[in-house]
Amino acid sequence: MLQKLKISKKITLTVFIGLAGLVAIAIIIVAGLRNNSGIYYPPPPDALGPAPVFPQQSQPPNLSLRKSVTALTAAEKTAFVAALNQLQFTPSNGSSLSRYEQFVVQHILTMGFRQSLGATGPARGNPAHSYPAFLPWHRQFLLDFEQALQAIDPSVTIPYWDWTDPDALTVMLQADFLGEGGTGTTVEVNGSGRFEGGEVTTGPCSTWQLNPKLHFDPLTLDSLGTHLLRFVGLPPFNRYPLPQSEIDHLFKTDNYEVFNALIEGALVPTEQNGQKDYAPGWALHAFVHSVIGGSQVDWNDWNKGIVHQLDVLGTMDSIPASPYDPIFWLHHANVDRLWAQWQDQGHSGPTFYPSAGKPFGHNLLDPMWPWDGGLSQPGNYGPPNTDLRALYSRPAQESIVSASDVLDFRQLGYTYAGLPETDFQASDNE
Ligand SMILES: [Cu+2]
Repeated sequence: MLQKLKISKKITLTVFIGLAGLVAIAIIIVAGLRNNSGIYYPPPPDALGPAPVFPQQSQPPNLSLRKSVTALTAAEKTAFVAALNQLQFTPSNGSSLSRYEQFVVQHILTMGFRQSLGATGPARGNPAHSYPAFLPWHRQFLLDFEQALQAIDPSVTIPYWDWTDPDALTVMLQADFLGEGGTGTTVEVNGSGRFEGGEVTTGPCSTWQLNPKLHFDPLTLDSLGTHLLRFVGLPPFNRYPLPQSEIDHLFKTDNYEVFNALIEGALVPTEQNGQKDYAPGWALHAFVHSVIGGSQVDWNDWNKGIVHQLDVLGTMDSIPASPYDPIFWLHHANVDRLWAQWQDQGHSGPTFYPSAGKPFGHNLLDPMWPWDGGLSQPGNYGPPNTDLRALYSRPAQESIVSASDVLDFRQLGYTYAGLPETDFQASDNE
């Protein structure tokens, strides 16, 4: 069994090394062209932003409070899991997918905004990733998901996973909460030994039959099967908790686009000849996806500081399909919390968001798909011989949402434990 696994790994590895070469060439071409091709690239990591301002505010009453996962009571954990299960076991109107899966397919289809795939309308670039709207898009996505949970149980809010909290990982990965790490598959990690991962056999998702068309590897478009997969802490994604210094670094910028790019973590800051720039990387949000999902990378390149992903292992490592793992919501609540905290530190309001000049969907007042009243449509992205667009049912109540609508999270009805309730001022988190 192990031998078989190894041989097939070898074959896939060879194929992937070829693919990785192509990806590397593509990255070099993109990097070379980026200045005159119109492709979005954030301003350099040391770009200045407007000076912080600290308007005096007080928060509206009766906000939902999103708490740290380590602060949840047993009853709160049970209620969260029960609401997740109910979303997964309720069919969605007019589709063969569950209500939970509508969120998964919506996330997958953000990858379909390429004209080569047949996308139509003004939206340019991925409406949710790699561009300035990464943060507001996921804020609205989480809000919709939380409201769906609250329609089932009004007491439920999405907990957040503070990546610097040493206990958070253990608390989430409990059999009676979000399920343990995966089992049943052994993976050779070059130079670091063998590690186990695979199907999650405890927790709510162990009873979920995932739709194999929504659960796929974005590198090959092959299905990842019908079970939630986790490969927790496989090197090089075995650094946990993240050091506070990495978080503190984020808060040094006053520039929204730099903050957005750094927290998404697909680019990491570099410096060449005293010039600050970026390189393709794997930090913060992107890194933490792989702490749960595991990922096979090219180690020679990794040691040189270059990221080449050779194989997607678990559900959280497939960025399109990752909302299938409930940890996704806790992970993204933390992304949103850190943005909220940065906003509270003098970066609130429309001054701290690009007003114009970005690809459509990424300027302050541009509606963000799918909250655009049908203005733009994704192309056909997903596994071969499948059109996921046919499975996606747009919400009956069409709301138009742009980044400007979600900048003030308190006006959306929620806040995070630990954020101030009134009298915001320059904090000591400098
Ligand atoms: Cu996402």
